[in-house]
Amino acid sequence: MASFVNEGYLRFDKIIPKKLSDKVFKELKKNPNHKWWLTSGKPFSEIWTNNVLGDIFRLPKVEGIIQSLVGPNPRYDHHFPHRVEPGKLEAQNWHADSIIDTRTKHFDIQLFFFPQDTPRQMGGTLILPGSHFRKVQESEISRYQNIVGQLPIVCKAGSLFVTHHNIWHCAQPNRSRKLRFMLKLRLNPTVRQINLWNTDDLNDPEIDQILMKSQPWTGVEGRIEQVLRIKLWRFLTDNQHFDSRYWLTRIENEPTTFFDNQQSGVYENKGV
Ligand SMILES: O=C(O)CCC(=O)C(=O)O
Ligand SMILES: [Fe+2]
Repeated sequence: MASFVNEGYLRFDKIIPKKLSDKVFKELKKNPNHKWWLTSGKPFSEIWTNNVLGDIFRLPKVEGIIQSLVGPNPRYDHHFPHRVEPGKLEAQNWHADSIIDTRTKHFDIQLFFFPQDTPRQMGGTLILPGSHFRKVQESEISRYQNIVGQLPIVCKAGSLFVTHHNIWHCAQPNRSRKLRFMLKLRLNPTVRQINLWNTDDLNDPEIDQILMKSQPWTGVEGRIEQVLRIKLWRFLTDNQHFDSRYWLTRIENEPTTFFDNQQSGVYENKGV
């Protein structure tokens, strides 16, 4: 979870069995029209009850991932089978999905499922780890080209990437001769996202290292990310005292009264 807070994504290679992935690929090819907006907002448990697409997200391992991030009974937001035709040499612009979003704590997840082997030649999706705290409204980042630290998703069939809804991403060109699919599903939480995962190791000192690891694209301004990660960690663990390297405690020291100042010794009363 600390890694998700820092990087904005988790990677699960080959988590879906090959047979099921093949079925999904066929289903996506057969039914290209997905009218997702007809069911937006419904409980996810009511979606794809009799469809192979539902089978992948109801595998116990995948349900566990979903529950750890957005809790039980998430709401279905939307999904889309993203296809890139063979020989499509144009990349998609950098963007974040469906973001007119002023939330600061709760987040949705997006599951990027790759039903077939996706080598670099076929594009994959390009993501920017750690970008989720830089909220962008849809495509205002579209003029960027390559960003230090960007990660092209190259994976085997059956792999799943689960991201924070605001991760920056874009489809890559498909230089292969094969049609390429990526199925994306977005889910909204219906509970407060607090301690939803296995928290047995919450006091492990490694958590601090994971949270504070810097991303190569930020420069010194990455301190903004460090502060925002601490804030998100406080929220997720319901611990308002968590801090790392004094970042938040420093700015929380706001004595408000004369008495407080005297007590803390910060200010001496000279009788003025
Ligand atoms: O096809 C992809 O890899 C990404 C597509 C996408 O993110 C979108 O169209 O919103
Ligand atoms: Fe997108």
